[in-house]
Amino acid sequence: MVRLLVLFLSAAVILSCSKTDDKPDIVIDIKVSRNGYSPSDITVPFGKVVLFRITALDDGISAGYGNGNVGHCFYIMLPYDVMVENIKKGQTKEVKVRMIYPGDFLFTCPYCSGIFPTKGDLHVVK
Ligand SMILES: [Cu+2]
Repeated sequence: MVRLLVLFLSAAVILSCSKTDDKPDIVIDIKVSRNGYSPSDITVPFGKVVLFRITALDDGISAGYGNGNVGHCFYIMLPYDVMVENIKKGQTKEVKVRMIYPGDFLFTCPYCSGIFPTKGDLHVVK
């Protein structure tokens, strides 16, 4: 009974989380600055593990505004809900995501997308 519960809980965790430590099938390099993301239109195959490597070319809105939300983010919106925060100027951060939801999704920088065009489209195709 306990074993069944553990199995069920692990399945629920796997199903609800697209972040993974598995070996990536594809690597996508993205640059982000006040001019937006480059590339800002990305197509990846459904079911594969994608390593996103995001490099910030500037500190976005926060330069000169204290040390709070420094740098840019890479946030893939729901249902992925994957967030990479505080990518500072010159820094590269990465995240591995298994593309478990097919369709069209948005990625954005919650820090500065109200001011700069830091938005992009992610297409997960079957
Ligand atoms: Cu930003």
